[in-house]
Amino acid sequence: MGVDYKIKSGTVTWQSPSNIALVKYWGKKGFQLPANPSLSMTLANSVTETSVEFFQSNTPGKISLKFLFDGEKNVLFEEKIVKYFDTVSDELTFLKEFHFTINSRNTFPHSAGIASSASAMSALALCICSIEQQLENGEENHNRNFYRRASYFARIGSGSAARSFFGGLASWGKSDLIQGSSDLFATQFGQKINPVFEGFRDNILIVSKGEKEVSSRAGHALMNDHPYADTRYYQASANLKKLICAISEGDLKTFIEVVENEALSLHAMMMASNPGFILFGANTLAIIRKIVAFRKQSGVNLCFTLDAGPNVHVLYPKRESKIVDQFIGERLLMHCENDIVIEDRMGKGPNRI
Ligand code: 2P0
Repeated sequence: MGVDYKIKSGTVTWQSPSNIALVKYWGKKGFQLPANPSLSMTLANSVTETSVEFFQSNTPGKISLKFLFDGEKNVLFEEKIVKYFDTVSDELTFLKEFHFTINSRNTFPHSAGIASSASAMSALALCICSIEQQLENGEENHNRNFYRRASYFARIGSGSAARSFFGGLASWGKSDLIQGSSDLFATQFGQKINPVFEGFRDNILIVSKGEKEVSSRAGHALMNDHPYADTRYYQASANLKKLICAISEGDLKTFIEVVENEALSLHAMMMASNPGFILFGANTLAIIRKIVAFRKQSGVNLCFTLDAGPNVHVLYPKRESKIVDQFIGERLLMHCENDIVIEDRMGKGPNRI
């Protein structure tokens, strides 16, 4: 006999942002659990909007869904989502009893070529958790447990996505330094944030829109049997400690030191993997060198960080945005593909539409 759901059909829509890791998650253990705790800044403008239309299926027992990106059917993503739904359907049994039509789009320029798994997976997980609540209770309640549950399911799809649910800063991964922290889901960073970090800027310089040479999943796997793995995990925890202190005290010098060290260490891990990967290019290096030289010469508090690719995130306090924006326009833009810069900043988290 089928489950008696409160409703039989409906549509939910969420907008959810990407995030940029300040302390990087690189390496996994167990089932999609992080080898070290990470800390990220939630973004405001790099957002995925996902709508999920659902109705009770006449042929329950299997995943049935259609996926459209920018209004067009996308078979590759569809297959990934079918697999993902299948993985989580033991805990979310309704996924095999309804048909779903998923419409997704990114608000950041499509031409930038950065497909953000963090914004995409967090938006999808929020939709699933909203539907779960509607089916069970006939209404939604976006309390703390709701976001934790969404973070838990997003994590299973993509680790970095677990951190996209909370305004300001979020951490993921068990750490003695962070009360209530867990490997299973992320939580909002609850410790003191100095006002200098309010509205903190992240201008993303698109150096290359091309496909990444190695998927994140394969990249993480390279940390298994990596000769420097244990040292790296120790370093990440030590950096987390320094960063928490710097964020509370408004110590930008230490903040810059830690954030750049994390970015370079992430890429150093990839270079020292077997096989090794160099995921940045000449333009990435040129931008980094110019940022460091400009900081030394001007005393302006800007720094860089990187994801597992060539694009450069330039981070700086809101109060210094005029001079940094000018510097980016005059000295860094020339290294970007098609002059693409995504202007972003610390954001407030997801929105139910
Ligand atoms: C991070 N990155 O902390 C690190 C730093 C990129 C560099 O997590 O396999 O897409 O889906 O869990 O989250 C990118 O990897 O990997 C990532 P999966 P994910 O943001």
